[in-house]
Amino acid sequence: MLTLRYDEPAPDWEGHVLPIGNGALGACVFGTLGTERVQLNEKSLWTGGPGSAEPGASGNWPEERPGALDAVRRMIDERGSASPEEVAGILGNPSYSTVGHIPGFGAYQNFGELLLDVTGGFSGGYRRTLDLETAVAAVTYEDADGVVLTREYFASYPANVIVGRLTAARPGRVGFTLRFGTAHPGGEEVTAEAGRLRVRGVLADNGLVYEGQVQVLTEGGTRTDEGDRVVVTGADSAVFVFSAGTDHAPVHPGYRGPDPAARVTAAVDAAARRPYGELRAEHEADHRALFGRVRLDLGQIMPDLPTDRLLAGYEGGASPSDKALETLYFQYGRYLLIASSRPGSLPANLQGVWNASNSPPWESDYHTNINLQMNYWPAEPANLAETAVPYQEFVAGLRAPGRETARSIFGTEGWVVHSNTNPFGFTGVHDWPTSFWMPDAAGWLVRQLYERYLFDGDEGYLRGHAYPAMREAAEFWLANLRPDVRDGSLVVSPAYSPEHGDFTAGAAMPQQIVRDLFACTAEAARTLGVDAEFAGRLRTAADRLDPGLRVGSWGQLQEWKADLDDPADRHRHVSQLYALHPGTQLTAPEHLAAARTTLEARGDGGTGWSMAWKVNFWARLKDGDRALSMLSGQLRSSTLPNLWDTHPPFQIDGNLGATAGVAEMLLQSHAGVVELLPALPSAWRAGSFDGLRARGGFTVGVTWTDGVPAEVRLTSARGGTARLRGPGFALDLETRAGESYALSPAR
Ligand code: FUC
Repeated sequence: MLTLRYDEPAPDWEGHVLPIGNGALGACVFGTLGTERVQLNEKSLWTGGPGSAEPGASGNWPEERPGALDAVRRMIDERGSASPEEVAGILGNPSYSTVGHIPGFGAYQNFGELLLDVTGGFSGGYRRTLDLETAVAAVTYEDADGVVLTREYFASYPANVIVGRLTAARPGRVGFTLRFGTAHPGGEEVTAEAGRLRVRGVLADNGLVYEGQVQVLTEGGTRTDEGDRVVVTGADSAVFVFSAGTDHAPVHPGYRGPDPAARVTAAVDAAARRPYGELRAEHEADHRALFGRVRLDLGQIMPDLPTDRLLAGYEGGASPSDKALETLYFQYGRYLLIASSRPGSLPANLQGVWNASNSPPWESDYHTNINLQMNYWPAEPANLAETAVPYQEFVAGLRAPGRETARSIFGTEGWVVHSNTNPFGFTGVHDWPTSFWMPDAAGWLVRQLYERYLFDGDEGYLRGHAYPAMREAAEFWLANLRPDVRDGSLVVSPAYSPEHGDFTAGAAMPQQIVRDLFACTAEAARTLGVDAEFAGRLRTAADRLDPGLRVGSWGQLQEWKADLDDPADRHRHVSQLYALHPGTQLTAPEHLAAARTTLEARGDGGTGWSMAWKVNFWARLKDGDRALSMLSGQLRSSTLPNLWDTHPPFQIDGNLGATAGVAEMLLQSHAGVVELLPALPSAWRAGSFDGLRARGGFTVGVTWTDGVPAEVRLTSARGGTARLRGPGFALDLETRAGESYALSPAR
């Protein structure tokens, strides 16, 4: 049973609400008695960007700074390092240091709340659930007379509406007043007409226009408009359909499109004409078509317990109820990705699509020094490729502003983005010393574009979408690598290891990212039969490039080119292991051993996403027990009652990264072979899964006992050889496109 369940209304937003969403729209269900709260989001409702009251929206240097970069490089050449504060003083744009935020960057906004003052009272029987298989949230309880009342909510992607329905076990018992709880007082107008609330506003900061409409429909009883609210009395049941939009458009440089009113009206009109059952059936079919692709059975038995108690009682052992939480958590990550990322909208941000604040942590933005990328780690392996389309389009959309930043700050071709970005193409810099600089982020972002091709083999996508972005990111580095004054190898300088240490030349992560970028880009050019000369230049540069893989004095993988690592360092970013995961270039036995030493030293703590990353690291090191103990640690210390990951505060990357980690424990395919059960923990001795994807166009299922595959099921999308490897066997299976195979390797 893949259901989150609670015996109480959400006492507050973070950690207790039940999230539903269709990518563009999100809603958080409180399930409160008396006044029900359904908090709303529209993913493009952002302050900042063009039109913002604050200047500096791109992060590019407002003036030319001839020689600034070279001055920093010289400082590093002479002294070996430069402090983040020094470098931010030379290369940054004064922002954090002067006003405490990035001028013009903006923040993701709360859309407001639907408030339903429900009549009838309460006498008991309360339950609040979120069914991951149908993507329906529900609240049931008995009113003062013991009549069972039910509320149901879902976010339909095909209809682009959020739908709620209130029913009662006895006719005439549904009554409520629906009103809008503003998050932007003074900036909007709310009207009610013919059972429809209309909210229209303009953000004071940047003039962004937004609109939301909610239509109330009733069976029986009466429905009346009263000013800015709709009142329902004595109904048998009632339905509301909500939609919203803004005039944001993902188009550089203006980032504005048509007024949302017509679109919102059309969506609400269309949904309001259809029977509830039909809307719900369409939603359920749409959701199941994605969610239902992966099944995971570890021998779990879901106890009859609310999810918060299940979580509180979790021991990280091998009990069927611990496994119930582990499988639920894995599938919840898939649910959250579907709900927060569907084609036609922005990608999932730091909180997916859910945000109840106008000044959320880190602006609820797109952090590109790991967080945005991590959000999409599960998309391909956990069989949700469609959910990554917003990511792919977003990254493509960063090229135009990123090109301007490359010219402004570096004076070269190519495109860059640094540590964080927003829906308005912020690709430049601020001056928060520990996270303002990361020109290598683009290389990391495009690797994940290439991953899609590795999974599905779609050459049209590679040619038209991924490769141009990869090529332009690689061009940037061809123009920006420097010979190291010490050994002549090509290095990134200034180089920074995310949020850690000093600026140096040739830090491990940037070197590994650039090396990987050059390799993937050259390989893609070969696949496409294009740019032979350019690919040749990439290979030549790659030969001279410092690979960023060095074993240090205590056996660790060095984070910097000099041996500076402190064995007592517990920093959450383990950037020097990029080549282990998500990269693939850390394969030599001595490097694998060093990676293990580094992970041991960094310890099993960390913020939510850091622990999730470590699940993936240990899975790549083929240590299933350590991977599971990381996952258990995350469940015990970084998971809120509604199973949202907490950094703290709530941050969705940890959820999504952990789901990717579980997939990585069960199936890996980054090294040219399809590895079954590569990191199976001893606690998962028997089990089965279906629907995980491997590179090469394979969908794989395995049933195992005592850690050994008893049956392998494989469907091939494109044909070709599936080089299957697993405990005790190796088999090269010739496949045909569209065919399915079942094998019993043990026999
Ligand atoms: C990165 C991390 C922080 C936080 C922020 C949103 O900068 O280092 O821990 O997750 O992103």
